[in-house]
Amino acid sequence: MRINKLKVAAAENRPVINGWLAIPSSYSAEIMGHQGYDAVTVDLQHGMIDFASALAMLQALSATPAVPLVRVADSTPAQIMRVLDAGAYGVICPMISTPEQARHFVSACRYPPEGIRSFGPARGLLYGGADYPQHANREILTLAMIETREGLANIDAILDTDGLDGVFIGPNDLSLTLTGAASAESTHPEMLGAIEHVVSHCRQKQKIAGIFCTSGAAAANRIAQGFQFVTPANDVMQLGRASREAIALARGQQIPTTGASGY
Ligand code: 3PY
Ligand code: MG
Repeated sequence: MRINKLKVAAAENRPVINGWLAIPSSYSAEIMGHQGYDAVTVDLQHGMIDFASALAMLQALSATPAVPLVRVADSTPAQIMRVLDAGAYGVICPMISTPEQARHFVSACRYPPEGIRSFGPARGLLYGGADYPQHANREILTLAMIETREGLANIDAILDTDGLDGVFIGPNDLSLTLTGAASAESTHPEMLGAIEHVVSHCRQKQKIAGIFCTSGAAAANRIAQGFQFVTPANDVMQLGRASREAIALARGQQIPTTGASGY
């Protein structure tokens, strides 16, 4: 089976730079996959992407060096199994707040006897290779999103979940619940403490610490802080920003920091 380069990077303590797709387009996916990201995630939670688009996007990513990942909308096993059958080499699951939820999530990603994944590997075989069924449990990456107060409180027990590779902080949701305002780069003391708490527990337990960021510079700061898996903004943010910059430069104006997309 094709090895999962993200697991190798994690074992060697090399940071993973992960692109993020919210626009339903196989062409966008193909472009992003060729830009040098280690991984690219197709977002089925907040992106505008349905399963048919996700399938085409995973096919497009397969032709690039980036490892194809999916953020599912929730931990429904049928949905998790379907994106794995569609060729996702890892799943990011939102709103994991308890160790039971983490176990339920990981179990949906693993064939028996380790889990409850139903057999029908489909594109897993095409992307991963003929021996995918024998090795998928080892190669498929699982990241649980920490983005609730309860998830934060249960971080130790969540990280102890067998087969869970690590966690991925959703800073918008986490800051919304902790401070009352959604902000991916919040400097509220409670958020700073929460993020440090997650990173230090991941370090102790040798699990991947991941986080969504709003820019490359913010992602570099997170890597310096100890994160190994960073997303330097999504396609919508990058498209909006690049457009504003080009327009402002053409007009000889100052580049605005936010625009119509809210980013
Ligand atoms: C969050 O910041 O809450 C996220 O889910 C990032 O995608
Ligand atoms: Mg979130």
